Amino acid sequence: MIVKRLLILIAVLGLCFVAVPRPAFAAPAEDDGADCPIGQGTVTANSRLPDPFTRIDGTRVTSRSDWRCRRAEIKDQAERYVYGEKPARPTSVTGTVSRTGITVTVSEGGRSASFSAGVDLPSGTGPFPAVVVLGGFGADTAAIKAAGAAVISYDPLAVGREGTPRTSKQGAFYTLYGASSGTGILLAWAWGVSRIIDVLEQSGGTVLRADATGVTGCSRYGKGAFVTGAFDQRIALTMPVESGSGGTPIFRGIPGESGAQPLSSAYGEQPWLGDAFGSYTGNPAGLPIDTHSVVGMIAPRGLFIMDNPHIAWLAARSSSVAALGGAEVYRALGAGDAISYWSDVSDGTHCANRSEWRAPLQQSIQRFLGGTGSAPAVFRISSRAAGNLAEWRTWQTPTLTAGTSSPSPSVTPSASPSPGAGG
Ligand code: MCU
Repeated sequence: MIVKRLLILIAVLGLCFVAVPRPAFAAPAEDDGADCPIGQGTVTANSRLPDPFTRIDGTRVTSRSDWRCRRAEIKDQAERYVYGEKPARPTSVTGTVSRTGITVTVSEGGRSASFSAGVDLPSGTGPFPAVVVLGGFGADTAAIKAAGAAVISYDPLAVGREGTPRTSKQGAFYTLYGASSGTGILLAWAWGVSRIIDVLEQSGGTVLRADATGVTGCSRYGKGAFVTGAFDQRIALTMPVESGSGGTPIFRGIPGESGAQPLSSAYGEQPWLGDAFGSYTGNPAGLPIDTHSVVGMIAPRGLFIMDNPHIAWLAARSSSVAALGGAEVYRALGAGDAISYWSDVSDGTHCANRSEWRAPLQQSIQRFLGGTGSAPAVFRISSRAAGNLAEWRTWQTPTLTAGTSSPSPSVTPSASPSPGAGG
């Protein structure tokens, strides 16, 4: 009798696990590799894409579990050379979550700032997964809601303004970290989304789940969505749309892609990228990383990159190379199906609402935020803007062992190398 009851209990518990699927693609921490040592080395100019699998000290990763700390090195270099520093969660983050909106108040070192976001729930009973939409355009919010996720409407400009000189940046981020912070506004926007997720976590998840967050945005907000997903491992699904120069396209490809927004323009038009990137607008070969490695920072979490090949300015060809290169990281981690790419679209309008993307977008939401169905796992690269990864790499993708880490690299812990160092 007791055995029978026990069996029933086990069966019921088992069913619970089946019935309430958890997204397997998000980490519980914003920066899962915060404890990782960062290697020492010098940067050698490289006109091709640096090998994402080679550590700064020159050793190569051999197991999937090695990726965690290799990713931390890439993150460190991405901050130092490209985007600027993303500070850890400030001392105090408080706020509220309701069925219509989210408020966030952040304070650190005696400074404090607030911002808010709108919430639009789908039909049904919650708690719901949510997609943070950066900016007010270019995201198919009806499709997001129909796939069962809430839309969080986030105005990035409240956290990092546009139209300011680099020496007097404005918005909630800079209120806390100073108007002359070298961090570009893309990473300030990303920091704001991370603080929204902090508030979701504190809310107890009654309206919105904190462990099922996606992010999207188009154009400059596609740049922001890409960076946001790369720098917060709690984000289960990243969906940048037509992000252009400063977003997904490989920096090294842009000078040779006819009509693409030059790096100097992406650096100068707005303080999107970090101040340090100013030294590389004419010399992307000097960067120790490129955006294929930033794609790798998102792996193995869900990623769906959408591009428009009809407008040369948007550098879709270089973006396809980033996707193909980053997909090698996904493949090595055994998560090849978690990345999708689609630039084969008919309407040339920038940030148009496109029927082609509806199904893969919804599938991505259902898989990575809802835990049901399967990922679109599609690469539909338009022949108008098809990059060739083979032209951009000399390295091959390792077969990583599934288990334990290889001997840890010889490293000098933290404090990290001075600018100019790196692998
Ligand atoms: C693709 O994103 C930008 C682009 O980098 C800018 O040069 C252009 O002015 O605006 C695009 C955008 O955000 O359009 C809405």
